[in-house]
Parts: sequence; C-alpha cells; structure tokens
Amino acid sequence: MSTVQQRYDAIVIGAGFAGIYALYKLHHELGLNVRCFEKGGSVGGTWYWNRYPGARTDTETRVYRYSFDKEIYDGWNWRSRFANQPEVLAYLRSIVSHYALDPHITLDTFVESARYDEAANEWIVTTSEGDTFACTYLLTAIGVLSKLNFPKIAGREKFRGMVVHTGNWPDELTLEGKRIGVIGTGSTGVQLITAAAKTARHVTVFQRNAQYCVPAGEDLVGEAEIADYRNNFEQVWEGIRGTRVACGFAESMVPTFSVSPEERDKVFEENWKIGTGFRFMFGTFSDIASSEEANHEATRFIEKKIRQIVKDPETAQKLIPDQLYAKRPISINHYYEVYNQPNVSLVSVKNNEIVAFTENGVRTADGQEYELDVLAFATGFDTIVGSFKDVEIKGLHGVELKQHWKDEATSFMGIATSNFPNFFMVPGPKSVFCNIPPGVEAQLDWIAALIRKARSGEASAIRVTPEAEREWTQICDTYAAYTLLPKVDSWIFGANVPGGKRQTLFYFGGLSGYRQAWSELAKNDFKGFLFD
Ligand code: N01
Repeated sequence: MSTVQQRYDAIVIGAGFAGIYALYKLHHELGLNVRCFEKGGSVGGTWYWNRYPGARTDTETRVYRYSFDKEIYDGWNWRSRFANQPEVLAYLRSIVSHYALDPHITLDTFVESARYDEAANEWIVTTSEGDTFACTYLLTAIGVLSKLNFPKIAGREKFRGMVVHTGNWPDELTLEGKRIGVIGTGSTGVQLITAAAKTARHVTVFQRNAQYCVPAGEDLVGEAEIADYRNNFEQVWEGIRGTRVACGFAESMVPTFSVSPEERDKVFEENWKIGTGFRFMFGTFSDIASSEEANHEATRFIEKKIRQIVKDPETAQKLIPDQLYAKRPISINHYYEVYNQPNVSLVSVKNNEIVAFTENGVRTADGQEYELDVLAFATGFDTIVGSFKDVEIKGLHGVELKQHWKDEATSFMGIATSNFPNFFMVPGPKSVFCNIPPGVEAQLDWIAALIRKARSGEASAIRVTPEAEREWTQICDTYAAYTLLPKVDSWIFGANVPGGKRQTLFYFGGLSGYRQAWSELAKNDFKGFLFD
C-alpha cells in the first residue's frame, strides 16, 4: 500500500460548475485545506470536454452562472443571451482566477479510487499519477452527464474517416467542406447539426426518435436588459430560487384547458417567439409536463410549426415525434430550417439501424451505404451513475458504492448515502432537477452547513441513516410519478444507455421544493444526518 503523501481537510473531485463552487465554499468560506483533482487539462468540466461546433447553453447566460458573487456579475461583459462553449469556459476560468483557486487545483489527474478508513476516520484517495492522499471530507463533483454513451457499431477498423463523440470533441477537428454523419438528435445533436449545416459539404442526420424543438430566441441581450438584471440582482435570484426549473422566467400557474383554444394558441405563439424549450414547457401552462391532454396541445402546436417550416412533407413527417413532449426540452434556433438545405439529409434509423462501418462510411440494415468523412456520435451520456463507474469508492466495511447501488442509485437529499461517512456528491442520484448552477449552489450551501455543524460540535463523522435514504427515494418516486417524464425513455431516467437500469435519478419537486425541504431539515436539527 502506498504511503499518504499529503493530508487535506477535504478533497474535491472535478472542477466543473460544482467542483469550483465546492472549492470556493470549503476553502474561502470555511477556511479548510482543500485539494481539487480534475481529469481534464483545464477547469470547466462539461464545458471543457464538449467543444463540438454549436455547443452553447440553452438557459439564458444571466442565470446560467453562479449567484454567489454580484461583483463578478457586474464586471462580466456578456452580450450573448446563450453563452457558447468558449464563453462559459472563460467565465468559469475567470471565477477560478478571481478567487485565486488555481493553486488548489491539480489538473490532468484522474481519481481512480477512494477508500474510507474507519479507524482513522479518513478517506484514502489514489490518483492516476500513482499518488495517495488522505482527507476528512470527500466531495465528488464528477458531473451529471460526463460518462459517454458510445454505442458500438461493427467494423470500426474498416472506416477510413474519423469517428468522434461530441462529449470529447478534438480541438483540431473542423467540418468545413466535409461529409459528416451525426447520430443523435438530442440537445447536442441539434446544435451540432445546425452549426455543421453552415459549412459542411453534406450533413447526414441519423435520427432514431425525433424530439420537439423550440426556438431559443434572440441571440443578443441589450444593454438596458443587462442593466436591469444588474440593478435587481438579489430580487432576480430570489425569484429564481422560488421556481421549479430555476431558468429565470415566470412559471405558469394557468392550466391549459382553463383558457379558450384561441387563447391557448396565442400563448404558445408568444412563447415560441420569445423562445427556449423550458419556457415553452413550463412558462406557457402549468400542466404541459403533467397532463397528457395538455401535453398534446403543446405537441399539436409544435407539429404545425414543423410542417410550416420544413418544405418536404416526407422530411417534416419524419421530424415529428411520435411520443409525448416529456424529455428534457430542447431550445435551438433555425434547426428545422436546415432540412430545407440541399446539403442536409435525414435518415430514420428507428427501424433501420446502422449495422456496420464500411471503408467509406456506414451501412444501415436496408443495405444502403452513406459515405462520410466524419461520423459524430451525439448519443449522450450514462447519467449520474455512469460518472461513478470508473472510480472505485469504498465506504464502511469496504462496501463498494456500485454494490450499495446494485438495486437502485439512492441518496439522501441527492448528496449523501448511508455507509459512506463524510462523503458528499454534487450532484448525486436523486438530486434536484433544475438549472444546474443554482441547483449545485443550494447543495453546496447545505453541505457547508453540515460540515460547519460537525466541526463546531466536534463530531468527526457525518453520516446518513438508511431510513432517511429510503424516505427520500420514495419522495423522489412520488414526485416523478406526478410528471409525464417517466413515460418516455430518456437520460433523465437512465433509460438511454444499452442495458441501462431505468430508475428515478432526480427529485422533481423543483428547486423551490428542494430548498424548502432543506430549510425544514435544518429546523429539525438535520434529522436523517448523524453527527458522530
Ligand atoms: O444526449 P441525449 P444529448 N442509435 O441523450 C440518440 C444537456 N445538454 O447529449 O431519442 C441511434 O439527449 C438518441 O436517440 P433516442 C441537456 O441536458 C445541454 O443530446 O434515444 N441513435 C438521442 O437522439 C441534454 O438533455 C445543452 O431514440 C441513438 C441522442 O442520441 C443532455 O445534455 C447542450 C443511439 C442522445 O440524446 C443530453 O443531451 C447539449 C443509437 N444507438 C446537451 N443511442 C445545452 O444547451 C442514442 N441515440 C445547455
């Protein structure tokens, strides 16, 4: 067994949105001695790896950021309503340098294992560099969507072109003048397709299930609007924390069928123009994501738009989903329009899958060959649980996290799990489903409160009771059942990866409900957590 090189109060794994805030919170606010290990060559997490053309946020820039520091908000010179990948990365790097967090981050280092040493009450962490460290508190901030889902297609070695996954896009790869195939039409696929259609010689889209796409809206933010957000910073964020999806718009309280058909269409039309999928799903009417009849009204409207925009009726028909509007909503400008371009073609692989690579491209089950220079997999990720698959984490009595989760990935409050003392996940399974930055801020603010409480009472270990974990699991299942989201297969329920286990991976009570649940816990002396 290798010797411990250094002891820390806390180790944070990952330097994306969650890891950076964890480091800030524990080091700056709690004054702990913290080390953060990041497998990438830069901080940024998702925004470091997902460098494909067209990658950008689809939540407005003003709310796709931290709320903890108004100073940074004031000084940040932003104009894009939806920050693109380099802009988000630059923003995260600016936070790291503003708070002088760099010296606490070790890049290019993958944490391979972490083991709880009960006698010493410390975590022993080993890295890809062969180093061993010890810490009291271990925090994973390894991403919701970071383990690539890379479906296998036979004959890869035959293909003379390039194969990439959007979640690990090579810097040097440009698409200009090339024939690109894109597998997948989720949020990533539609961004890549729309961007590639501008410069590629040809884009062949391999679509399994179509999804409902809503325009993102205007690209730029005016100065008056920015000044308004800056002047009302606290009120804006307080408002956001009181909503479910926390995306910065007023969520509707109006049921779909409480208004006339004409009024319904007017509301859908207005929101189609303003843009964003989340607003279309949650800002139009209160029950689009919970009532099938209401959902059908929204899909009828989007279907009409698709038929109006796409000139070829056969292509339009293929682009119309035959499922409920119940995946994570997509926002994208000019997506349906690209199918009117001669350099874009749509191939349905729903009943005609890609069976093999050939020397020059890929072949579908019907024997048709598609010639390509690049094949891009925009096939998504193994949600949350996948992020833990490559790290061996052992808690009390040497029990492995994977074993602990063999029936279901569970947690209490989405951050901690029984048998794993002083171990926190941001986010872990059954975390709040909402805009990521305010979601992780809420989690880390409370983790910091737990650690503060433990240290002030001289408790050496923070644990979770199995009962609390079971109860939270039930709460999450109950909220999920109120929605239509479990009725379609998607990454939200882990149903997107081959052999993946369908389970409730999120808490659907919204950020407001989640924060409320924490406030009540705090009033109740954090019942469910044990301070030994
Ligand atoms: O992944 P997805 P994503 N053969 O799982 C298809 C966030 N995000 O990377 O629907 C053929 O949604 C699959 O088809 P089907 C955002 O939260 C945010 O696009 O399963 N196709 C689907 O079309 C988003 O929701 C932004 O039938 C296969 C696609 O691949 C989340 O990331 C931007 C296949 C995967 O869609 C994930 O989005 C980008 C196969 N074997 C992403 N396997 C922002 O704007 C899978 N597919 C902030």
